[in-house]
Amino acid sequence: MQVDSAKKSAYLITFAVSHYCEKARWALERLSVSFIEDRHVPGFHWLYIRPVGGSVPVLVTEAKTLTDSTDILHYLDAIAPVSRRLYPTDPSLRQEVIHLADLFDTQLGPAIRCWAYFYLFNNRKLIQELWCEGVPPVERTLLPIIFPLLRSFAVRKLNITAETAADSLKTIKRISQESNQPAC
Ligand SMILES: N[C@@H](CCC(=O)N[C@@H](CS)C(=O)NCC(=O)O)C(=O)O
Repeated sequence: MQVDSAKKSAYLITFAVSHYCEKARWALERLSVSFIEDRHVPGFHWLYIRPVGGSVPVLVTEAKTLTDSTDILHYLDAIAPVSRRLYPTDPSLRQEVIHLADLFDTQLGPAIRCWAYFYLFNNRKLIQELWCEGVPPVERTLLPIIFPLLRSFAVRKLNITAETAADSLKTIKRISQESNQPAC
């Protein structure tokens, strides 16, 4: 069974704080695939993933290397026993799950990230603690030195302003309300 090869050797490169990384972690844990997590402070991850891609999570197994969280879920789903699949087999339920996952990936997650970072970036001690959870000691030591640079890079890259944070909060509320509507 292919899932056994993933079990032997799965290696997940992540950030401590990331909805995409949490999604991959969740899938591996839900399927009881044992894996080694290699966490990095944002910025340092480039040293580890550069040969294969530009973002985390990256999952490396004996069979393949995957550089996108949705691809990771589909791969794990395909090798899981039918009784433990991540996605429903019923086509319309499956479509609904794929739609929700996409909505959360592309809208809800980025909105939460923008809104949370807008406030967290003012609390340097807290964000450094969050980013450092489980990372190599050298990155923990260097983060306070490079933090101002990383923060301004992230603010520009993710377009974090008071206005985008306020818009993000509206997106979070809208999606939460829509997702709570009963399906008809
Ligand atoms: N579509 C990708 C997006 C992953 C992504 O954007 N990851 C962020 C972390 S939340 C990242 O690696 N950002 C750093 C960078 O792009 O250099 C996925 O689902 O895996």
